[in-house]
Amino acid sequence: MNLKIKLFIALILTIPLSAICDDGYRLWLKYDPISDNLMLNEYRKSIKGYMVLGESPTIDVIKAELQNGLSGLLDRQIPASNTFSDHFIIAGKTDHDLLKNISLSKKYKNISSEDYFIVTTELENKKVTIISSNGDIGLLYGVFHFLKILQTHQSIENLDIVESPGVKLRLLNHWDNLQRRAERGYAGCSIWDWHKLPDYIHPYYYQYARANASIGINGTVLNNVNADALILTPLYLEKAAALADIFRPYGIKVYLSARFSSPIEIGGLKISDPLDASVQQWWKNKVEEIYALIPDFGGFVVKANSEGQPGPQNYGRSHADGANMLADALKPFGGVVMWRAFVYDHNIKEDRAKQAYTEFKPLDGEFRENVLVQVKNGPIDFQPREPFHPLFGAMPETPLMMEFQITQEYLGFSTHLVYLGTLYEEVLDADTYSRGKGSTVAKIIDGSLENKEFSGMAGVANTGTDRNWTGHLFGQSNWYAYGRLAWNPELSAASIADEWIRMTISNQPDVINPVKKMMMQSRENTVNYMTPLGLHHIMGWDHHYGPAPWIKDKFRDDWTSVYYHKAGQDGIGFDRTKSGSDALSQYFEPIARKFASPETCPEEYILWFHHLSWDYKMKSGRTLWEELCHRYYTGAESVKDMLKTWHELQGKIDPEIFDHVMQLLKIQVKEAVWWRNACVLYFQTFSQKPIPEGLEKPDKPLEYYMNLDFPYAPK
Ligand code: BDP
Repeated sequence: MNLKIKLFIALILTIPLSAICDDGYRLWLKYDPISDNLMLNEYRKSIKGYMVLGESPTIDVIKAELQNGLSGLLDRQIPASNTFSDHFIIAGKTDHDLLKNISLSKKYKNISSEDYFIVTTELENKKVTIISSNGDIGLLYGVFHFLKILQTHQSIENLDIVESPGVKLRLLNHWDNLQRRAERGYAGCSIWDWHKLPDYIHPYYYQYARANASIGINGTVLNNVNADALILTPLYLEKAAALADIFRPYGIKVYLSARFSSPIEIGGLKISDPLDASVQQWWKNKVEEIYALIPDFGGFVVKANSEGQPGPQNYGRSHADGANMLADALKPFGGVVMWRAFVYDHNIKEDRAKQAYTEFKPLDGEFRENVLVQVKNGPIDFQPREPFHPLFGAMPETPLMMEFQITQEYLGFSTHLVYLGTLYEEVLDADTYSRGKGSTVAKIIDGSLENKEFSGMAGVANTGTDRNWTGHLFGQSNWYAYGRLAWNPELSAASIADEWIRMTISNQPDVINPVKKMMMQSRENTVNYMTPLGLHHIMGWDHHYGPAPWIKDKFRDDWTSVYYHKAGQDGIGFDRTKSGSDALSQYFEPIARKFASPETCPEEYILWFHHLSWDYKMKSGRTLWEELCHRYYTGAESVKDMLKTWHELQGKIDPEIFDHVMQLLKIQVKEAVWWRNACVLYFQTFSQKPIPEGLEKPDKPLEYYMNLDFPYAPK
């Protein structure tokens, strides 16, 4: 019987109601009854009731969360109470009368309003669990943490947890346009229903806020970095204010992308020169207007003089001039400017990988205190693998923010299962050596290396109106992992995957282990079938769907594929050593030296930094050509393994989740083979060598792949 029919019958006949129809809407906050009876009994013994102290909109959220969470997980009503007895959960701020005299809260009294602690202790001779913080939002975070402990089946016997965020600004960046198209979004439309706002408040705005608060995200940039000036008109500001009102109790501030030429487009000015007094005044007035509507407005993100966006350079001014003008307008209200360093220009004949550093490094020290420079993780553009951006460590006077992409623009959209926790971890753990060994990207981002007041991380969101928010269920894990790493950049990708699987799919070891293994391997698989050995930017033109290493002769060289792989009869790869573009000189020693020689350069970056002959001997003993084929084939095979692993989960997990992921994995298998065949056949036209013995030959000629056309691929 066909799987779908079987599923349908299972759904209507055999499976208990609680187990059906997991469409993913509830994300990792399901609060279904604890499946493990031992744990369930332990929790039922230890949680007899709960008490929430204080009053505020956030306290209301906390009450609802505890009510739903405890009753759902323990599968019985857990009473809320104004008094407490043995085995109670008490959530309240440290300055509450009940808590302020206990020695424990004294121990933690210096914690900030987002920090929290959870302890098992005695209060008035009763055994209780106290969740506490100096602030409402920290308390909310603590409550989510406590519920996570139950969701992941950990003991609550002796809790002694103190948490504080590693990074101050933990933001999502929505590349969402006002007509509701999400640029590089693959999960339906933008979740912001701009047309119906501010009057119609969709329930999923609350779910969005809850989900973000549960992982510590404290800001959201509502609109695309390719900004429409209209967002700053009263019509749209009122809509943004309505969202800010919803998000406030969850500790989430609203930020906006500002188009640099707004004074012209919506202000009636002739110029947007940052040194012009009328332009400066226009921004001051605009900022005042925004704060009148959104008193806790976070600030602006700006993409300027990048990919055709207007900016200060249109007037011969620097990025610092532009950022500082906005920073001055925001300063009296406590707002910040996040100025993006994603700049490159095809009219400049310098390796694109070098351009951001060349432009920004000299500006170090010239930015106002409330400016952060937002840097993508790598020097090109969110490729499946890039070395870390050389700006990290190179601007000690400036707080540098990390920009990660959660949406999978270059990693198979929302069709491919690619867990990005390992990508984020790889970048954060990278050692820049800017202040000697141990100067990791994580320490630069969290401000600890240079002692910065501001620190930040931005993740380009993968959310949309799809019922499960992210298109692919596993896209949720990337949203989750991003938030967890923004909270604590030192966390391991594996431990985050573990938490997410337990809360989203199952707490059973025979599910957790294979799924975790699959997730941890998934990004490397994708690198192998798309861009192994440091290859990059060889995807489809414009929409970026599928392989297209043959892209050339376009109006911009730096948007073609041949610009990056430089394949010829003599070999393949971009020489970024001294004999080539010398991009390596932008890195600190000993990285620069290590990467400068193909012998010591890690093979995962070898073609990023070196142009090597097809016969170059790799560590495996294979020639470069053989190794390239080997990687492409291993990558495609590994997706078949994922499919097998998933298949074995049938019956152990929710049938709807099973079917959803199964279907997508089948597409991923097809597309991985497509990438493999197209790339190997194309590069073979230069290497002129056979595909190594034992590897199946592509069943179609190169022309077939080159002629594929996808006019309506999402982009
Ligand atoms: C590229 C995207 C483009 C974005 C740009 C950016 O293709 O849609 O506008 O980055 O980050 O990855 O500004």
